[in-house]
Amino acid sequence: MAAPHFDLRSRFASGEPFLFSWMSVPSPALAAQVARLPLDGVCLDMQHGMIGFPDAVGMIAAINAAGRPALVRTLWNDAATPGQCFDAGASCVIAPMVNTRAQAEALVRAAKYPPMGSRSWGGYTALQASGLAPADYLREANRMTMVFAMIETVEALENVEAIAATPGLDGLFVGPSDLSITLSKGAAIDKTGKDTLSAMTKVAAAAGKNGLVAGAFGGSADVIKTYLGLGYTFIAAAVDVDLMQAGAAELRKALAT
Ligand code: 3PY
Ligand code: MG
Repeated sequence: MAAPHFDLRSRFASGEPFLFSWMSVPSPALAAQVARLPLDGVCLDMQHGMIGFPDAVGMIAAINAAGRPALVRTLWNDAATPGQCFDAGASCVIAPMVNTRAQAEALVRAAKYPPMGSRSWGGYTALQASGLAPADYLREANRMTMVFAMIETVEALENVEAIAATPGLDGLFVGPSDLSITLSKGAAIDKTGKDTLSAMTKVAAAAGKNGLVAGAFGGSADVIKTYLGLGYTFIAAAVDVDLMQAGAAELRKALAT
């Protein structure tokens, strides 16, 4: 039987929030456990986590085997990594620091097969997991894989309408820490500050106008609820190491009473 095919696009079309875990630790064994948490998917952080591509390969396989879609936040907006991650079985790629329309177009070129982009052929794992014949995979791949541009600087905010209108782009993903740092000229990280939320309202509107999914990094219940209230439906809910720390703190608290 073919491995599960994660139809994220239809899932997003339902409008139901998609809340996912975020991993920084390079471990397929841990990825298999995290994939079984009561969340909708697992994102591997290759930018600030300790996860390199050889680690990601085993982690993506473990996540998919556990019945969840694998997402990857890449190290940078480079031309090679999106295709490489999709070849390994990832369903979604999120590229950091996409600040201009030209950078968004480069991201789509890296992530999509022609005519939308120039992804190179060779999806060994993805092809086998899809259970499709090569010609069918080629036809379906641009629909089956999704690509998000991170909006996390003042420059990106100024260009957000043009970025959102990039043909082939599937979603915008706000990095609220970097966004608030650049909005405050380095003075603060404020994920729910007035300026951050007003910027995020503008990003959500640009996404909505162009039929894109609006996503953001949440990280805690209060932040997630705030972003849901702004219309965001694709939210990183919790980081692996934070979940462990919170579990231990909860245990300590329970033992103290
Ligand atoms: C940010 O908030 O800047 C992010 O990139 C989320 O990890
Ligand atoms: Mg960031």
